[in-house]
Amino acid sequence: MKVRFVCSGAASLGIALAALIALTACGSSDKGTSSNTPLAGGTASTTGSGSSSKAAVDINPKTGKQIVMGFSQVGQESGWRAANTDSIKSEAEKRGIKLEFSDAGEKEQNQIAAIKTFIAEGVDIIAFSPKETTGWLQVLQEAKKAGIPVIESDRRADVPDDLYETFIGSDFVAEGRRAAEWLATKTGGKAVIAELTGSVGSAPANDRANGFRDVLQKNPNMKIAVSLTGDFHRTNGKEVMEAILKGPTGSQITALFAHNDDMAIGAIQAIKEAGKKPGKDIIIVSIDGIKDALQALKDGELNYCVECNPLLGPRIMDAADAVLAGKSLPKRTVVEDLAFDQAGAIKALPDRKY
Ligand code: GZL
Repeated sequence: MKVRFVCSGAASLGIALAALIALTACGSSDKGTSSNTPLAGGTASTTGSGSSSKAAVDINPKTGKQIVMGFSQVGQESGWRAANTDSIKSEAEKRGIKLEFSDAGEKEQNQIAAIKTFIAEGVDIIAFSPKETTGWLQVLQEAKKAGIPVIESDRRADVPDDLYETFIGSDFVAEGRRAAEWLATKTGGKAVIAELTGSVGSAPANDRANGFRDVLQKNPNMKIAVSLTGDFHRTNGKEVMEAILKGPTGSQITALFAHNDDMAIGAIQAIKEAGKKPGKDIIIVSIDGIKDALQALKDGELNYCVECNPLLGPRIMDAADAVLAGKSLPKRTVVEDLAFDQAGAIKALPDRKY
């Protein structure tokens, strides 16, 4: 069964709750805040500008000049995103690639505007993390017409293969399957599940849900009682879980599947405030692997976490060098993801960088 999330509020939880969830869960807070110069509603910054302090300068062999990359980032919605942004910026700086970085404040139209700006500026290469899978055809056709290669990072865009060089990121369907397989083992294949889904229309939300449901099809006693979006935000995760616990299925919930750690951590707070024990009364599995989640695992408030590796900077810059050197790349490079239980989290925490 394939799903695509259309933000429907929470009809099943009644009008009052639907209004609450519709307000909190479907809106996306505009996080276009940054000290950088605004760029078409988002924010922009330049790093790796080849300043004298940098020995390395990465040269485009076609022009003999420093490589200029335009990068459009989704926003600042989660701990995962912060680690992803840091990896991209620090790797560009290290390589001596001039990075025109745009933070879209979680608005796809800001990403499209930023890519148009990159095209007008004549950057050497464009990379981006598409907030949603659709809406990219026209702007990527413009990039192709301008002869500017494009790299898809983290999330995929549903466009023809000739409009991008390569996709670099995780296999979200596998992540969803892994979460469900662990939950099936942990619960003996019997659970009443609440699902906090990621941003509506995004590849991770769609694919994680599909992977999770693939496994549930083989476990008839594992039922999703309620599925609502928390838009990958911690605050939404708390508010939506509060509404779920107060709703008609709240007292039956024995497990929570959160599409990212930030929503899981918000939900843990809501579960505690409802007088229940997260990790015991409600078994919780989430995805990302940020430090706060490993801490929750150590504290016994989260039970399992499937990692989604955010450290894509080196691979993106390798791909940029290869593309500009005229090398062909595989259409899809899937990065390896780990997974953590409590023992694994205790071991990993001291050295966890993000
Ligand atoms: C996954 C990434 C998702 C993370 C969230 O690659 O796109 O977006 O799981 C983030 O934490 O907001």
